[in-house]
Parts: sequence; C-alpha cells; structure tokens
Amino acid sequence: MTSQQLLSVIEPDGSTNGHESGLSKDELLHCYRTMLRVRAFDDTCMKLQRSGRIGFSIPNKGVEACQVGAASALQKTDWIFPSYRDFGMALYHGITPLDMMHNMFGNANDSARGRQMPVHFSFVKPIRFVSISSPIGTHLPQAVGAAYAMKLRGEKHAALVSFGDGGTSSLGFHSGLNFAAVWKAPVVFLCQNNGWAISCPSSEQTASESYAIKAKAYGMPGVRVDGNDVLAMRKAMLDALDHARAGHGPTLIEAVTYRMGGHSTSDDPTRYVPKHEVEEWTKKDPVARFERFLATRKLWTKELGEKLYAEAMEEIGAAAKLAEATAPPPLETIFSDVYATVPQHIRKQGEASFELARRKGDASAGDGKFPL
Ligand SMILES: Cc1ncc(C[n+]2csc(CCOP(=O)(O)OP(=O)(O)O)c2C)c(N)n1
Ligand SMILES: [Mg+2]
Repeated sequence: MTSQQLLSVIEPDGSTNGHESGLSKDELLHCYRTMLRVRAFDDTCMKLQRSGRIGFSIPNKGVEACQVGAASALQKTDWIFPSYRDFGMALYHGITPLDMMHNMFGNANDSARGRQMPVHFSFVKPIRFVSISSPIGTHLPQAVGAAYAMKLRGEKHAALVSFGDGGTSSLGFHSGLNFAAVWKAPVVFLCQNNGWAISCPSSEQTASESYAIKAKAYGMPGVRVDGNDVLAMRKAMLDALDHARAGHGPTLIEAVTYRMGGHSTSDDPTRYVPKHEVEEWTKKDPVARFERFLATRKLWTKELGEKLYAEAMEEIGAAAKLAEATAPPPLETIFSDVYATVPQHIRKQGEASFELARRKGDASAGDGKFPL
C-alpha cells in the first residue's frame, strides 16, 4: 500500500471487501458498546460542564472508530501513549466510566489525585495507559523510549502513540519518528487526522500531500486508513504491530477521520468550521457505519442500539453522581506518589501549610484568600 491509498474494510452500506476481522460476535459487540460508551460519556460530560459541575471536557464524536479499532489490536501487555482524545482506548481495555468520572471531578479516587485537568486520565497500573498530557507531541519521544527499552529487554511488547494532525508540526514528531526508525523501536505512530487542530485546518497545517507520506522521509512504512471504519483501523494496527514485533521497527498510520464536535468545551466550532463539512462527515458517522456492518451479520437492530445507548447513559449518569459525591483529595496527599521519602525541607513546608489549612480552613470553604 502506498501512502496515498486509503485502507478500508466496511463499505458505506455495511458490506465488506471480504477481509475478516478475526473478532468473535462478543468482541464485535464489545467494540460497538465501547463506541456507544464514548459517545454517552461525551454527552454526559457536555451537560456536566454546561451546568458548571465540571470545568472542562474534550468531545470525541466522530473519532470513536479510530480509538476502538486501534485498541482492539493491542495485547494487554502493550503500552498506550494516548492523546487527550483517546479515552475510548481505555474503556475498550476495561477501565470503567466511574474510574474516568473520578478524574473529571478531580476527587480523592482520581488516579491522579486531582492534580491533572479533567480528561487527563492515567491508568498505567491497570492497563499501561500512560498519563494524558496536554503539551502537543511531547509523548512521542516518550513512547519511542519505552519501545526501545522493550526491545533492549528482549520483550515482544509494542507501544502505540496517538496524536493529531496538529501534532505532526511538533518537534516531538520529528525526533520521535527519527529515533524510532533508526533504532527500529517497536512503536506504532497513530496520527488521527481529524481535519482540524483547534481552528487550524489541515490545509494550513502541512504542504505535504498527506500525513502518511511523511513516514518516507524517516524510513518507515506510512499507511493511510479510513479512520471512520473500525475494522480498517484494527487491520492497519494489527499489521503495524506484527511489523514491530518482528523486529522491523515503527509504522506511521494516518487515520483519516473528522472531529464532529468542538475542540473542547471551551471552543465554539461554528465560528470557523464550514457547515457543509460537518454535514458531509455526518453521513460518514463511524458508529452508524459499524451498525450497518453489524446488521449484515444479524448483530444489530435499531432497538438494540437504542437499548445499549440508554444503558450506557444510565451507567455513566450513575458514575457522575458517585464521583461528584466523592470528597476532594485531602491536602496532605500533595506529596503522595512524588517522593519515595519526602525530603526534610519539603516535609517542613508541608507541615506548615497543613497547619495553616487546619487553622483557617480551605479556600473553597472560606473567603478565597487561603493560603495568603
Ligand atoms: C506544545 C503545545 N502547543 C500548543 C498547544 C495548544 N493546543 C492544544 S490542542 C491543540 C491542537 C492540536 O490539534 P491536533 O494535534 O490536530 O489534535 P486534535 O485536537 O485535533 O485531536 C493546540 C494547538 C499545546 N497544548 N501544546
Ligand atoms: Mg486534529
């Protein structure tokens, strides 16, 4: 495949080009349910943010197939270095909406103990899903380093690093791809080309004929995939992982998809996205496309879809209630997980602050002046 052809498996009418995914009936339905849960999580978070109960959220509508198709190809022992628009990968691998809601509220049960922004999930221990970080492109060299370590240790694991079209303009993209190819590190670079980097369209992001073609300059295969086709995403990832595990090094996958919502809850896309563009991509909705495929296998009806979506909304609504009712992390936890042994001068500063907080109460309960 050249970097210009678009790999697809599911035709718009739901039929396939003959490629078999290797997924059982239950696994196909797990993919579908995960895509619905991503959408339901988004819907719920938008309402929570608009009603002032959480500060921020990042919508995923339109890119669910990229996340779920890619995640379905990974082994449990592989590592994920996600972008902020990738939590479907975590859901696919068993993280619950409640685990995620704790982060959205930054409460005491949040794995980052409230130190991160909402949507900046970290599930390293359970599923090797490395903390999402906001700076664009910084996680690419990190993934390459982790993958190279796996190679040096003789492990057969691989790393997936996911980023956007805008991420290809970062320094981390260049150094990450260069090192990975030279070292033949077992890493897959997944560029989710969703058309926009906030308000910057792809036409202003690059003069290259595609994102996948950039792979050629670094000396690795570049593949363009229909990112709204969950089974094509899975196939591209499986091929790239086979290549990596066989010792041949990295692959750059460009998933051609579309961000159907805003960049984040702080964004108003109607100010810059042409209306016709959204209408065109709505017809290519990845969830509807997968539903048509499932229907050809007698695994989907409209009633089933509605039932599963209602169940997802209920589960996520209940998770939001629980997470909102959970207390924030105690102030004393600010040093937890930071030092093996807290240095004496830090411990003293901490004790002084905790004592002040005990005497004056915290800012949210008082006049907002703490700790001044
Ligand atoms: C180094 C850096 N520069 C700028 C930003 C601000 N910023 C946040 S998201 C974003 C756009 C990224 O677009 P893309 O990589 O296409 O990902 P998408 O949001 O479309 O998934 C920018 C410029 C940042 N977070 N980090
Ligand atoms: Mg983008």
